[in-house]
Amino acid sequence: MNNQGFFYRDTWAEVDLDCITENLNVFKEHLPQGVDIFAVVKANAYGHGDLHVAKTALNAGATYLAVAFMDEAIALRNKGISAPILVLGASRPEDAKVAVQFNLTLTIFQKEWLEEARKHLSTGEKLSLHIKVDTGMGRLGVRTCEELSEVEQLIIEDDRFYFEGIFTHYATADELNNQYFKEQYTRFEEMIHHLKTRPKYIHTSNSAAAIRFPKAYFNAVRIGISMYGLTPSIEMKNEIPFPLREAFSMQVKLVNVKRHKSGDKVSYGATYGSVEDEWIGTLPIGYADGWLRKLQGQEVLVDGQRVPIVGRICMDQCMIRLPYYVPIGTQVTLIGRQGDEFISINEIAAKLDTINYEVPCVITKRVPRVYKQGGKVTDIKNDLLS
Ligand code: PMH
Repeated sequence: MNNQGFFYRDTWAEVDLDCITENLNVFKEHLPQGVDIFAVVKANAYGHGDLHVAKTALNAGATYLAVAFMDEAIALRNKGISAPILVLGASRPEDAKVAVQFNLTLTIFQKEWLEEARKHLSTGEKLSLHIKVDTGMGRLGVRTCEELSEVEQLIIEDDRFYFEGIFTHYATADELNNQYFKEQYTRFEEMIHHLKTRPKYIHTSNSAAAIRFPKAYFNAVRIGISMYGLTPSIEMKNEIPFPLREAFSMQVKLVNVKRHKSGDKVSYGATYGSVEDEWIGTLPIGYADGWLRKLQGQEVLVDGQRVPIVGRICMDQCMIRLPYYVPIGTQVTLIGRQGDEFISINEIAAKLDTINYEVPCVITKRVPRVYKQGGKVTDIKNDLLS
């Protein structure tokens, strides 16, 4: 399969689905039997592509998918995914019926929500629910045992609700200091102790907790960032007991190469001037693709060598300084490997003063995703043309 006909600008993100499979396989070996994996595929699978990642994760043994809101879950259903999907964020009670129609599991944490949702459900319909407990993240969740009991009671007394799960989310599982994690874990244990019934799923761990804290497994873990081959935090870099492989890389091809004379300027603001005669290449990617202006000065790979982005990054293009003449059409790697050189998502995140999660998430829909399996391109998704 080649790119022709799928996109008309040589800028693409490559997603190696074998990495997703391998990352989940090493995770499965790390987890004891009986602990289910919920694959977190919200935000278009952290920018990697929800459908392809969902299918790959399910094939690799994940039993549940998790997204942030109903639209993301419905999008997966519309693309043919029938596996269970948990909506982690808040949904409207008025949409309870739609959730049933699409067989979605919703997160709830307010008794008023249940009272309202009841009005929108008919007899015979069954809405699967997970209760969210706020043990210290301060985002969503019941905060007291009384609230939890009220919510549980409303669920179990109504046939239209199915109490399938309960969960919480840790704020600091990726930090080496475990104090706050321990407080949240203890609070969760206390809270679930008050339940009248035991739901099928009890889950608290994101990637960081699932790597570091076996006692927090309960019977399912929610794996996001590490499935994509990224470390949950820089602090945790040396704490990961198995190899992870980055699935996401970014590629472009040179669209222009020209000789600049000493003093010739590059890009808006004319902030870069050649100090000697040099070769300048133009790349067809810019901040509207998520290749943000702050990446000025970042290195990219050409011919297996690191070369810098010079001048300001424009909306659709940016320029690099080449070590010698390189022909138009040469592939340039912005994230990923060329020979012995590797530009990691962590390197880009450091340049952007942010976390690795954000990097693939902000690569916009203008950038087609090219999927690889077994070293071959198996599918190409260009949202602009589909
Ligand atoms: N569970 C919940 C409720 C989440 O919000 C997330 C990630 C995960 C699991 C997966 O975490 P992991 O990717 O660290 O494995 N949520 C977010 C977030 O809201 N901002 O950054 C990551």
